Amino acid sequence: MSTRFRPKITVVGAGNVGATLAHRIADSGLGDVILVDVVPNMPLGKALDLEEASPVVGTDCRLIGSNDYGPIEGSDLVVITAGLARKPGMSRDDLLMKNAEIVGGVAEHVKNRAPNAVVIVVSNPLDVMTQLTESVTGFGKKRVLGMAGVLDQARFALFIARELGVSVQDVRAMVLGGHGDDMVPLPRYSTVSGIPITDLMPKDKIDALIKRTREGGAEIVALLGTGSAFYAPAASILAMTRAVLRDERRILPCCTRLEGEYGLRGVYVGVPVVLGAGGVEKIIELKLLPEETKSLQTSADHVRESVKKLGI
Ligand code: TXD
Repeated sequence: MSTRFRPKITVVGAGNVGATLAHRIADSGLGDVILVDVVPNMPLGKALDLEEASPVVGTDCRLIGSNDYGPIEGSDLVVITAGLARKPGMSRDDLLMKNAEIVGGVAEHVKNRAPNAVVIVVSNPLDVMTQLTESVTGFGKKRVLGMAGVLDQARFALFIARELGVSVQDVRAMVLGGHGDDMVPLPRYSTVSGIPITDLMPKDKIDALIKRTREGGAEIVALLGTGSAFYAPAASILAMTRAVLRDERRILPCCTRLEGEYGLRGVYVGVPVVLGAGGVEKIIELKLLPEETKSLQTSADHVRESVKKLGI
């Protein structure tokens, strides 16, 4: 971490997720933001517009937009949102080849310019892009992680809260696995003020909420008609960013490389971790039922297949 007063946060990709994240970071006063995108001048315009809000909002955070990587030098944290987003009818895997080219190129710049940064990958297909970023940067598994589980469990938590008519503040949901339709929501570990939802709802209700959570991304894609979700994703990245920059050591589901945990090795999938200043400080291993383990393995197999297609 630098000795600057405010942390330096780079957000690559100034599209829906990147710009919304920059907005949230600026409003929360968490740090200075470097917003990078390939579209000529666009990130400069968005950064300036956001910075012009700062006298009204009352934060002194700096926002710098750029089409090149010079200004990211020495960043404490880098978030990669560059790439294509899904259109209706597309799966996250349809984005594989194109986004691998984009994210691989971005990771190369991050390696050269921000060698001490913790990197949070957001671009889809998420688990594969995270593995690619680790392989290109060589930063190691602690410092390269992906955002998906925080969003997936936020969706699950919202649906649980609405179904039970209780505050979202009291709901803690748990979702493991890859960020795909085979993600693994875990009702036994999803609680309302400490009470497992399995004690509060019948199985068919829980199954319906799990289905909606799995299809949560597609639900938004279909409604928006163009592009995919960005408000809840940006909020989720902000929570992870804060956990790292403030060394909160929060337990959050993150996409990380497993090395024997959950019976899996050498594959990136979402599991609960302790997230602090060093990135992934520790992996939390939950006791799973055989069918839950099987679902996690299926999810990991899917990630492995895509990784194989990329040859990394
Ligand atoms: O849970 C999750 N992980 C996700 C992932 C939740 C939401 C979105 N998710 C994925 O993030 C989505 O499937 C996409 O792959 C990324 C970014 O989604 P976003 O909605 O922000 O897409 P946009 O609005 O199209 O923005 C992408 C920007 C756009 O401005 C491009 O010009 C830019 O990325 N882009 C680049 N920036 C820098 N460098 C390169 N090479 C580049 N190529 C495109």
